[in-house]
Amino acid sequence: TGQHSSSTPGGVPISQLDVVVVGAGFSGLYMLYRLRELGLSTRVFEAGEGVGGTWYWNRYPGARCDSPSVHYSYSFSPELEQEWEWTEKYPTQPEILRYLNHVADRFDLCRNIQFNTRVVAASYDDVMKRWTIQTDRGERMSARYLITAVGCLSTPNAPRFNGLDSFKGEVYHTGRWPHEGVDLTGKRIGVIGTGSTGIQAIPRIARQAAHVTVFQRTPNYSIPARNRPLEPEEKASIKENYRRLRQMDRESPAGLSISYNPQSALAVSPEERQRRFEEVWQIGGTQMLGAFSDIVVNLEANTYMADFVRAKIGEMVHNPEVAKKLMPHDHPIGTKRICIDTEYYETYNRENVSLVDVRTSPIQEITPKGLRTQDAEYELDVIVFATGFDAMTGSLFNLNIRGKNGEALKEKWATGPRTYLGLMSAGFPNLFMITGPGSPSVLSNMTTSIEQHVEWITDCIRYMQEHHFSQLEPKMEAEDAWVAHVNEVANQTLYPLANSWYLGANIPGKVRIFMPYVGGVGNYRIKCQEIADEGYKGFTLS
Ligand code: N01
Repeated sequence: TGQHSSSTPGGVPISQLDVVVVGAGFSGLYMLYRLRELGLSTRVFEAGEGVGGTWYWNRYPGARCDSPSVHYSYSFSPELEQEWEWTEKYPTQPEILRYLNHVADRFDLCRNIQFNTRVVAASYDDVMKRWTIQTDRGERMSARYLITAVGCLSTPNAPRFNGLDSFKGEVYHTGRWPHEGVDLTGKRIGVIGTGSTGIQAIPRIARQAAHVTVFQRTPNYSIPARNRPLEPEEKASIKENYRRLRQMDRESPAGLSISYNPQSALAVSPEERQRRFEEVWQIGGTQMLGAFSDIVVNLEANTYMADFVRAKIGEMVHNPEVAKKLMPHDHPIGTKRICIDTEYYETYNRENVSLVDVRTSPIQEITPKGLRTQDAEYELDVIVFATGFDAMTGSLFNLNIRGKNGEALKEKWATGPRTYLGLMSAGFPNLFMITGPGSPSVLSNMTTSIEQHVEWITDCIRYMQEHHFSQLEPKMEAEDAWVAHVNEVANQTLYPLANSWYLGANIPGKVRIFMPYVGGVGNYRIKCQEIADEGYKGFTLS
């Protein structure tokens, strides 16, 4: 099927495509690769000037992935695996961006990507069974399928503090960091936010700045990354074992084949528990939560680990008052995304770093000279917003998607996202969402989950072509059952106890509902496959 143009009744030319994909990050690039294999005419729209998505935008100092490089990469091409050299255990943002550019070049992907273009609206025509997609350049496309590859954390959340516009210095959001970098040398920097981003950025900013004031509302648990260069023998062994490694990733609970201890933290002696915690602490990284089987499901087990980490914070931070402020106390460990750091807590031992608790003394306004809390004014040259994202639904809503009968996705999801398998939503035929809400996505190694979604969607479209179907839509009862299941498994864990972005709790006014699927990547993959094997059970094909 080729690409051609037709006209609307008003005479405006419309490009006719098989598929429109939104976003050219990890998901969009691989989706395009597979769609081209199917011989479908595809255009990818990307708001950035280049490929990379998350790794294109998040250029803040210290930006690095929390999943190991050899897992956080594509598995679909053994040649690509063999030729690419990862240099460190945890890859930096520049290294991942180089990798994605390499992938785009190697597979000649850019010829189907239109950069510097945002999709601003998409609506489904029930009669034609096609999507009409509009961009911010005034273009209109018609496509059989619309696939969102917009990521889960891509719409920045920047709180509108009073007086923000009056500030005479510079303001940056970490998720929109200038490409040319920012010279922080000798400046007084204020950082708002202590999530994964703030925790990565603060130690790096502190090394350059005259002074850093960290405005912390909620302390977070952070585990040392223990990043290091990959040794030549290690790289060789990984390259030899990639197939097995990837298979283990696919079958694992979190898309990452790390060791999980099947034992309960309550089944061992206090000494043994401590020994095990110490062991995983020394290994570092997200693996900490796999120390025992019940850390995120049993509050007692969880509290043992939380106490262990609080004690570590007490050891690392010299000033006991500062240490106490840094100790998380309002949520179980792991129920907000666990943070991974390099010298985060130690940074508070520096003379040029101070910590302000904006829970007890809230931010009142930004002033021309800096930031005023209830108790004091802080003079600043630069304010860094490390304040996160309107996660999971923000970027989807920004596309202004309207399905059958003009129903807006945003309205349909007013009480929380509703999907079948996190892939599709009733009333929105032929719309696929890669790592959509209701799929494991952010609770997993993203690349494992992305590949699984892309491959499922590819198989589904191939099936439709082979069987001459033009429309696919989930049945309402299948969607209801999936939404209930997503909630049910979340409620068996401690996750709902935290005010996390998983629940939308970071955005004032956003509905509180647990959005990702916590049932595990391996199990989820089997469910998706079974549904496909049963002729797309729960979907209506026509
Ligand atoms: O965002 P966050 P993030 N006043 O939402 C604070 C992924 N990621 O960009 O907790 C004052 O976690 C907010 O305070 P509180 C990863 O999945 C991955 O850090 O709401 N403070 C919090 O401290 C991660 O979870 C990697 O009380 C305000 C912070 O800002 C996700 O992205 C690296 C405020 C926001 O934390 C998001 O992480 C980085 C206000 N009005 C990110 N509003 C890697 O893999 C918000 N805050 C390495």
